[in-house]
Amino acid sequence: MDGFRGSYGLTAVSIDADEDGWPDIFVACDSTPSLLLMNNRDGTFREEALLRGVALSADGREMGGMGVGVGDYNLDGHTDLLKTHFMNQANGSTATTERATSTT
Ligand SMILES: [Ca+2]
Ligand SMILES: [Ca+2]
Repeated sequence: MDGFRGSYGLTAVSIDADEDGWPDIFVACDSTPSLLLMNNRDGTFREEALLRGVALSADGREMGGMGVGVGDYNLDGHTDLLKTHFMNQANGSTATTERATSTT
């Protein structure tokens, strides 16, 4: 994946971000935008983290992404991400599938 040189990925998780039944990949990155690799259903992926609102903080800054948890933390039936950050940065939870499906 040559297109991601310069990204500092620390944690990768599988998540069906657009709820199409095909696994996608979220990568928490340190000091660079996080990545969301959407499954093209043909063995390839396309990067859409910025488009789907999960690349940067709410105020548009790169964060020190460290770890990621996946689950339905608010029990609404949609999978969420919880991304932890480097010290002095707030941890972020994102209703990822809700954001991802709203852009399709
Ligand atoms: Ca998917
Ligand atoms: Ca949820």
